Amino acid sequence: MAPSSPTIEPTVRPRVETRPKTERPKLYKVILLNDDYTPREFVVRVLKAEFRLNADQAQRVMITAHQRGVCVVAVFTKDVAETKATRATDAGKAAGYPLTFTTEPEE
Ligand code: TYC
Repeated sequence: MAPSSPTIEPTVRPRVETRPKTERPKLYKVILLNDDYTPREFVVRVLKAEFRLNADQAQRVMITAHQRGVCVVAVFTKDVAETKATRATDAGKAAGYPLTFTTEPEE
């Protein structure tokens, strides 16, 4: 009897999925801007109240903005970053200070 020819199995490789199944939302930085009028203690109080920073973190962020002009406070989804920046800026405005928080997308 003649030897049977080898069976040729088609190789079907599953396409490698490189895209993550759950897309991570783009994150936004909340940035504190220095000014010449808002008292340091007031800045610290707003950082604690709105961003839940502890006394040490709030003091460091305030001093960094005071010395360098700006400081990243924290990173959130777009909605949360914008809401917190607005609330924190409004807290300064309500007390008569020009305290300003802005947002910026992360690279
Ligand atoms: N520069 C302010 C002062 O000397 C204090 C201050 C710090 C204000 C940080 C804003 O983001 C700020 N009273």
